[in-house]
Amino acid sequence: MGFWLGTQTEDGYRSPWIYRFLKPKVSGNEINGLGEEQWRPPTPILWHRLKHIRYKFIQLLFQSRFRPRMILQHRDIAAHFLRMKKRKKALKKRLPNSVITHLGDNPEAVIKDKAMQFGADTVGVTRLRKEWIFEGYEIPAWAQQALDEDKLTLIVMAVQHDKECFQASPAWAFSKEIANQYNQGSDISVQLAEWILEQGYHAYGHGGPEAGEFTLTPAAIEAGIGELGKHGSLINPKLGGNFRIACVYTTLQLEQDEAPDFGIDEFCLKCQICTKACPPQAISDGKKMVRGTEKFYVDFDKCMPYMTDNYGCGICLRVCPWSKEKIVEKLFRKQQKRTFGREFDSDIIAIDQTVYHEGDGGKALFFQPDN
Ligand code: B12
Ligand code: SF4
Ligand code: SF4
Repeated sequence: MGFWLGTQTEDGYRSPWIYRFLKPKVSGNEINGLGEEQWRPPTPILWHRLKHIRYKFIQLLFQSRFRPRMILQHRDIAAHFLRMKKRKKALKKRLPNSVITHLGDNPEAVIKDKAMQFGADTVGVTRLRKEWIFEGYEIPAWAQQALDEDKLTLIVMAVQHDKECFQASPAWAFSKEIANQYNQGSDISVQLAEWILEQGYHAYGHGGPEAGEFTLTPAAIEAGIGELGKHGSLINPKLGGNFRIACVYTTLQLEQDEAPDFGIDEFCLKCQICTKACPPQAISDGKKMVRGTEKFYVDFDKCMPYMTDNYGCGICLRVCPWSKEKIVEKLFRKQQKRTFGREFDSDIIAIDQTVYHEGDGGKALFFQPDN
């Protein structure tokens, strides 16, 4: 103990010697711009090609533990991952069909239905913004042109982890499920991009585990997928925090969704469940200034050693009340009462049936009680 694995202390988690030895001098929080008042683009920190990051030896340390176990115990997931890598590479080179198919009066609904058919659990639409792109990254020329004209549509999709595995975190069962859902997210995004290419529009699909060209969290917020919780991940009205994100960017023009507001900000400021449950005490209680934006922030230098020693982690997501199925509906009702002065029974039904399953163009009725 202490050399290869860290130790839990009263005031957090002491990283092991190997982590401290391999870590660069610069702190992860500094790379992320904690305390910086001025806006600047996000700097790649982890899950990128090694040439892009300073935490390369930490990434290698994590992978040197994770990958052999994955290959030995879950050959199918490892093989799926390699297949997805190949398909994403091929997708980057594909050109759209020369004949354009018009998708009718409500192309948003068509696309959302398609994404759900391919296996997404929820879908939203926004436009990709320059400020989300990681420093040093370039997107394909067709996408850059659309981005310059503010016409690069971004379809964001969420895929849920198996509930039992999710409840086991931090355990190998959940780590394995994360890899599984990264594969699912990639699969869905590649299928959707391929389908859009066949309709005559440029498209590219991305799912993890690689970070990709831009930070997904603000994009998913704008696409209406969820609100940022104090635990640094998104909370969705139906899935809580139990999901991963994948996306497709395309020249197909779609109406944008709106960033949701179901009171998470206010709720999190009063709740401390994840703050107290996080073993390395990485979740700060209030908001922090990060590259010119005040937001909930997770301390990279505390979270990462714990994650490395445990093949990943997700305690913060698991303990969050919004991730607990039985109480989530109650929480919504409470929030509705607080925000709108009354409850809306029909809107709860809308969450389950219309917004997420019937592909009505993604209008979140829950957030529009006057409809
Ligand atoms: C690198 C990375 C990590 C790193 C570093 C994160 C960090 N904050 O330093 C580590 C390994 C520590 C990590 C941990 C986790 N991660 Co992570 N991570 C990523 C990854 C690949 C890139 C994000 C990044 O570079 N962050 C570093 C910089 C940009 O951080 P930042 O400026 O503080 O911004 C963060 C947030 O504040 C927010 N954000 C950024 N800009 C803005 C702007 C506004 C206005 C707002 C409100 C928020 C916001 O997004 C960033 C998320 O890290 C993304 C996928 C992607 N492409 O985005 C997944 C991702 C964010 N991670 C995810 C998850 C689930 C986790 C974990 C729970 C582990 C797990 N079980 O999978 C923990 C939670 C701890 C945490 N939230 O940090 C999911 C979140 C899904 C969700 N429900 O929201 C993502 C989207 C992966 C995915 N494809 O699903 N992660
Ligand atoms: S993933 Fe684990 S270590 Fe990181 S913030 Fe969440 S609970 Fe803490
Ligand atoms: S556990 Fe509480 S504070 Fe943490 S994200 Fe969930 S609601 Fe917010």
